[in-house]
Amino acid sequence: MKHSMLNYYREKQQQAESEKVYNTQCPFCSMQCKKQVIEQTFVKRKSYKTQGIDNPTTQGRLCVKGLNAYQHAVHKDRLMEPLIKKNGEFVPAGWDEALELIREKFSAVQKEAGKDALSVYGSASITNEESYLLGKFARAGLETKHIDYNGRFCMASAATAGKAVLGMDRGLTNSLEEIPKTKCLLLAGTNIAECQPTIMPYFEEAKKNGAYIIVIDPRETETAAMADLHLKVKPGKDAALANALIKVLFNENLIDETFVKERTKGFSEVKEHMDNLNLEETAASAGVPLKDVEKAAKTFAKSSSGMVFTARGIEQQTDGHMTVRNFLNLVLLTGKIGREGSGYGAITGQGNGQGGREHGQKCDQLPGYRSIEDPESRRFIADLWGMEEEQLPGKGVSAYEMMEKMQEGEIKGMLLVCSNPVVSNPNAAFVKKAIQNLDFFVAVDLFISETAEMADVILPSTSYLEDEGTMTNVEGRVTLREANKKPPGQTRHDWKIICDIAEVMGKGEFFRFQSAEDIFNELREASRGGSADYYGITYERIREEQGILWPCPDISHKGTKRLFEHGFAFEDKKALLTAVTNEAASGKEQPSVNYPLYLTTGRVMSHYLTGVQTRKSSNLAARFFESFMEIHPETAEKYAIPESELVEVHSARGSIVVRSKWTRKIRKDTIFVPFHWAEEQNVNMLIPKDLDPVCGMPGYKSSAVRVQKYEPATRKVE
Ligand SMILES: Nc1nc2c(c(=O)[nH]1)N[C@H]1C(S)=C(S)[C@@H](COP(=O)(O)OP(=O)(O)OC[C@H]3O[C@@H](n4cnc5c(=O)[nH]c(N)nc54)[C@H](O)[C@@H]3O)O[C@H]1N2
Ligand SMILES: Nc1nc2c(c(=O)[nH]1)N[C@H]1C(S)=C(S)[C@@H](COP(=O)(O)OP(=O)(O)OC[C@H]3O[C@@H](n4cnc5c(=O)[nH]c(N)nc54)[C@H](O)[C@@H]3O)O[C@H]1N2
Ligand code: SF4
Ligand SMILES: [Mo]
Repeated sequence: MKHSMLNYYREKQQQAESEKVYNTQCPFCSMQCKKQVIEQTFVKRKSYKTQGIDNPTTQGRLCVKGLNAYQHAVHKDRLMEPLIKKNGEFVPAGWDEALELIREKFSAVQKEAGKDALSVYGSASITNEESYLLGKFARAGLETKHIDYNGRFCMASAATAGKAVLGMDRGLTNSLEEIPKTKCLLLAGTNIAECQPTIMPYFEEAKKNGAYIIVIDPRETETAAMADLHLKVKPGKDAALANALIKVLFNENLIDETFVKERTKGFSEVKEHMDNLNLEETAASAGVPLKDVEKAAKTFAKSSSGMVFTARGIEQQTDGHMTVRNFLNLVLLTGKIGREGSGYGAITGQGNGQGGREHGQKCDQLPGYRSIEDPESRRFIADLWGMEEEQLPGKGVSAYEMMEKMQEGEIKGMLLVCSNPVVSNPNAAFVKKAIQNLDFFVAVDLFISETAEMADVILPSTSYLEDEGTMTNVEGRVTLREANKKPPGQTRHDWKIICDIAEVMGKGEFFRFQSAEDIFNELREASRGGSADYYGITYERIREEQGILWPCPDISHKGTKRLFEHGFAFEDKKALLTAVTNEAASGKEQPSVNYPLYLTTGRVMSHYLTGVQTRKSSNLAARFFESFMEIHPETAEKYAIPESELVEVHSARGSIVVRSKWTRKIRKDTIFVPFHWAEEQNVNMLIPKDLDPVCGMPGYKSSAVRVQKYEPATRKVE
């Protein structure tokens, strides 16, 4: 550095009036990288820098999003006070006025249409304490059965499959430190290189140690770039692909018979199904060359250890539940689970993707992963909350089905916390109308998102720099996000807002909490004895031990790094094998004359979900400032799609306008559009409403579309 520059920086440093250090965790993905944001003030101007903090999961690494996440948190558009819509305009209001209006309107809705006319929509980006409290608020505060959350669109198929096959659902059955020790890694529909970038060194280390890596994805992603073998599957055909892999195991005598006999049930059903399965046809229907299928199956089965990882590519399908089960069949039939270097992982997505699905935000669930339909669980929770079991509402419906009930007028009010459903739900145009149909809608957010824009009241929440609480990361490790920045303006923590609404609704007695830790201590009790048992975890222990992997049933318990070493979470300790048909994919929308291409959707490294936060970060937005469509050059030529121009993508639901991006890395029958943009670029305008019958997951990853040049003059907006 030149001398004059050095002097300049030294002078600047001396001018620093103050420096504040905020310890926290990145607000974005499930890695929950620990970091420090350092705020320096020079003559009234603040500047920020970010650095990683060492921890067992990410060792101090950060990706580009984590490095820039302070930008949205200190953005000028952050909401600083409650807003009430008056004559179509948002007007600042005090908390008392906003809360009083909520009391009046929520009470009126319930008086007129019954308790279940109010709904709560939560998120897996909030802390465990807040997820727990939101579930309690719906059941004990509003006494409504209608609560669900954005994780429905994220983890629901892996969660229900894990529960059905293994008896419990913790994303990873082994801790990350085992990955470098495994000999074969099969990654199905996961793009870790862009979506959990700081996990990559575990996989790179495995590769260095000689592991063989197989990636299943219709695109050659950055993740596929590290693979030894890439199976470029047809969108939505993963159940068939898994069948083809399993058929090879049978043909080649590669079934681990001892494991199957001792540790599983249901084998004869799978065997019979395989006897009747045609390998060539099945591989062809999945769009993968037979020799690659054989190579993958043989290598995985013959390796002394192996792990299968799945993510949204195979899970966000209307047969996602059965598809995940078929990949679990593969794990079980080869005996690759419950020992060092062998196991399964559904890579969680949001910061609290794991914890957010355990403590009662789901329509059918009570804390500790208890079922709301199980009489004993109901009694346990009702006792703890100090209410009668009969007062506890029953099971509600999944997130998108709540939207349908809003459209039908059965649900008339909603409290939305930390989600942007008009951009993230399928069939987005319908969802917008459904929300417009509400009598009264309250959104809690950091910003006026596309959904909050439609609210009657917006309550300003604190961000990850200000709000302390626990987050359960990708490993199932319960971490403590410290947060010591003073809440700006009139913002309040999500948990405090929930307590405040409960208070005005006359239910304050259930919600007398002074801190996040207070809530956590009740959550510990509520999860005690449940499948996701947090009882032995305390703030003090998390601080000392740098996080604890659940289940942790008592204070002297170390936590559980590896699951299922001796048995699965059923009474008979046996995992469940099930026959999955290739047509698990039937009923799914397929390309047709009018809509000849598959559409699949997903993410880019520098943006996060609906983009409300990352689009506000100049450093991140600059990397991708608009949406795009990946298309193979040969397909582009066939449909007269020029490179890097605006194009229309049409489905039976509607159309969007995005920029074309030619790439040979995608299948010729498929286009890819990310979902980080709204309005004209909201790809969810194209996605059908069909849901997986078991778990309520939409088919974000395969639908049918047509593409054409953008013709502003003639474009018809459906
Ligand atoms: N940068 C970034 N990181 C994120 C997020 C983000 O928005 N941005 N979101 C977080 C969240 S909430 C989640 S859930 C995770 C998601 O993490 P991932 O599931 O890894 O992300 P996606 O990009 O949605 O999908 C993964 C891959 O599936 C592939 N795919 C599409 N269709 C199919 C198919 O039919 N079969 C197969 N086998 N593969 C298919 C896509 O091409 C894509 O490469 O990421 C988390 N991390
Ligand atoms: N086409 C397509 N659609 C998808 C997917 C896909 O792969 N393809 N993926 C799905 C998946 S996996 C997911 S997880 C969903 C996610 O979809 P959404 O739930 O809509 O996710 P976000 O964009 O994160 O919305 C979060 C909102 O909460 C606000 N917020 C951030 N932090 C806080 C906080 O601490 N408190 C409060 N109160 N608000 C906060 C943000 O400003 C933002 O407005 O999208 C799903 N939709
Ligand atoms: S986005 Fe994920 S990987 Fe990147 S810094 Fe944040 S938590 Fe870590
Ligand atoms: Mo997600």
